[in-house]
Amino acid sequence: MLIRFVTGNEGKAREARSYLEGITAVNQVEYDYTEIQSDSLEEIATHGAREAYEALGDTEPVLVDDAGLFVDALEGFPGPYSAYVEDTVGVERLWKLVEDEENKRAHFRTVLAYADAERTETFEGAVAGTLVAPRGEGGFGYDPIFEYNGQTMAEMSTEEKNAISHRGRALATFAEWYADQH
Ligand code: ITT
Ligand code: NA
Repeated sequence: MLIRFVTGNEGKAREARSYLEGITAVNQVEYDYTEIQSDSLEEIATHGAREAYEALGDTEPVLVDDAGLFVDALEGFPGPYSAYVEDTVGVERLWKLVEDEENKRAHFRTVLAYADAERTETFEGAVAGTLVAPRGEGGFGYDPIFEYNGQTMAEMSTEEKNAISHRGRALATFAEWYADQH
């Protein structure tokens, strides 16, 4: 089995490859699908997966992952704008926005959208944690400021992160569904 994971983010592909080892091979494919303007990760991912599947040729199925960090004290910001905010404001300055807030809770959410010739299916995962000053060298994106159970996600190995993360949870639901189809 082979799945094309459509992303420009090597960290996402690494986590999917690690989680799905023994179930399916995962090839990272870069294709700039349209990220529609929407507050719904599900809509963005579904639209992207369908478009990528049609554009890349109807061979192996594709997966698209749309994720976001939702900060309680900022009313869910940056949410669907997380990639833009990482590139502009940056992770350190996002932490600065939250540093003096009493409530430092946040959650990650991701929606994985799968598309093949017959169907588009979505799988969701979320994890709640606490924002902290940056620590750790692993992971990617907002991982250094997201603490779960005393460790930031950047202090975890890929396997440790997958065991508790939003993406790991979405991949678990996907893997169960995928195994049923084969
Ligand atoms: P693709 O769209 O090409 O897949 P992207 O990095 O732009 O890659 P998103 O549009 O889903 O991904 O943006 C999500 C943002 O949240 C982006 O800044 C990521 O770095 C960050 N992010 C996503 N998953 C994360 C994770 O597991 N840990 C830390 N940050 C994460
Ligand atoms: Na993106």
